[in-house]
Amino acid sequence: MHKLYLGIGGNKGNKIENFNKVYACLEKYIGKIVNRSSIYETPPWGFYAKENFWNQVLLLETDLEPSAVLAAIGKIEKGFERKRIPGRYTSREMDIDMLYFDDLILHTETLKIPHPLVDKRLFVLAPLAEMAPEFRHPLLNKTNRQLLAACKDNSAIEKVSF
Ligand code: PH2
Ligand code: MG
Ligand code: MG
Repeated sequence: MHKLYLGIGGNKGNKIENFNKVYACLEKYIGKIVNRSSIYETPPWGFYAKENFWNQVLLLETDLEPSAVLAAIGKIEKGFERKRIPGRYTSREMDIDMLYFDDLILHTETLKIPHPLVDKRLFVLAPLAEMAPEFRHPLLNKTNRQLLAACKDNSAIEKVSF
């Protein structure tokens, strides 16, 4: 059984519905969600958009290998009418990114684990450090707590309260 950390986020459509839908899809196609961070409202990082994102980190247990997880993620994202424009960030209903997969380090054309921007983005690090402060980034050899303390992203993010 592998431990898989996913970052999920979206800034279009009905966010509550989209988040509930993605939980169900992830459990159907990838594995059991065993932990989830708070949901954070976050300004668009790296591009301009009117609508803020919701972002969250999930921990799943899965029997799938990384390439199969990637294929499942592609299938799930397609179910959200997501339109990709190559080479730049755009608003989207749902994006699912693999952050960590056990202690694996993988660098292929199509898949990089850990996610290459884990330590750069507050919308990932804040929920990650909330959920797994002592988990160690296998390449940078720093815990999520240490990465958060050193992160230079000063975006104004806020926990969503229901
Ligand atoms: N995802 C991006 C680019 N920018 N900004 C926020 N706040 N949240 C995201 O999930 C996000 C982003 C590319 O995947
Ligand atoms: Mg992303
Ligand atoms: Mg993505």
